Amino acid sequence: MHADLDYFYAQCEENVNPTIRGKPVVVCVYSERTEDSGVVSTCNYIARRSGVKAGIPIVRARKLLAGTEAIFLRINKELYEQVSDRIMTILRKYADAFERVGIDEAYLDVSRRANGDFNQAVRIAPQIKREIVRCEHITCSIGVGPNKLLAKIASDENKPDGLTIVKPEDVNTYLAKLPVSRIPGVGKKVEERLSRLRVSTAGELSRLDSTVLIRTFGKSLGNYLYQAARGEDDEPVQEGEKPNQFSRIGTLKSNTREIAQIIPLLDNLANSVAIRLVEHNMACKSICIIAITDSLKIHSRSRTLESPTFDENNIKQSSRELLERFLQSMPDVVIRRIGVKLTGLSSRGGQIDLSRFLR
Ligand code: TTP
Ligand code: CA
Repeated sequence: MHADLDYFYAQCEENVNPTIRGKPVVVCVYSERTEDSGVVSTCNYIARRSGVKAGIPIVRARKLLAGTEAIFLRINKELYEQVSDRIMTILRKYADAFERVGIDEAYLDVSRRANGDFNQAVRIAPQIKREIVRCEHITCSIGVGPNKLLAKIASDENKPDGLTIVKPEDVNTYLAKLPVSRIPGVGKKVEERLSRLRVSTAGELSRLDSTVLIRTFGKSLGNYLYQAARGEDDEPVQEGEKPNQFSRIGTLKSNTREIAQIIPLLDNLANSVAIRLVEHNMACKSICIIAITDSLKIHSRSRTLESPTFDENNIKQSSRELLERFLQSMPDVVIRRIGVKLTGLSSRGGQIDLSRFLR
């Protein structure tokens, strides 16, 4: 399966402020040079109907949405990362093997738990969609297929809130009419060159000789297109490279040096990095806090532990102590943002995950 969260950043914003639902919502990356300079990060589907899309200048989006009640918001990556982390934890539960791809996409191998039966696999997808809506009020689109490539192509088929299934026996019919632009990695340029070869669908692409494809696109892209046209892909679903740190940073409601006002956020961040540690079945040797002051200076303080830990409370407690000592050593500093970083990561191997077991 491939799961892709719908208009993700904008959907998070709709949840934070439900009164903007039903209006065009545009999430912007302001460059801060002039008031409206910058680009659109993403937008909801209502804004898309007016031609707004990721990457266009904010000024252009304003023109396209003139006369509407459009809402323009500044990107808030911290919020989206938190929502994403929680959704990934839900998704992971449904998979034998899980692979997160960026902030709003993941692959799930469900072959084993579906007993290798495609019909059983297909029943899992609606359960996942329901749980994500129930817990996080976020819709997603899921594609189910015999491999990662087909699942990804399928998840894009009926957005938003889509569920598309491509059974092994239907692959050829499905690909016959599929526009080449729907193949991941086929952008405007490749599409144009293919159209010069009179190819506009995957079906037509599959009739091209591999030598022609390699001559036109080079070995790597040529071979990929040859296989993609046939729906072939044998990449396993797998966790990415083992990370070498987990960090999370947050902005305080107002700048302060009052420890009581900082601790709730700090605890939250410590919890969030500890969860990631447990999810990756890892432990950390060092805990670090990062403090960004009201004048945007960055400070950090760290502590190396006697033995690696994956204990939430230990991580929380150490972060608090580091903060306390930092504030004592810096009597004039006022904090704007605070972060927790875990380093010195190691795998816990076959060790029993006691904290989880007990929960
Ligand atoms: P996408 O999955 O491409 O887009 P989306 O989730 O907004 O919309 P949908 O999947 O329903 O088509 O990207 C995921 C997030 O990544 C998106 O919410 C915002 C961000 N993003 C950018 O910041 N810039 C970009 O150019 C793109 C494409 C995405
Ligand atoms: Ca998405």
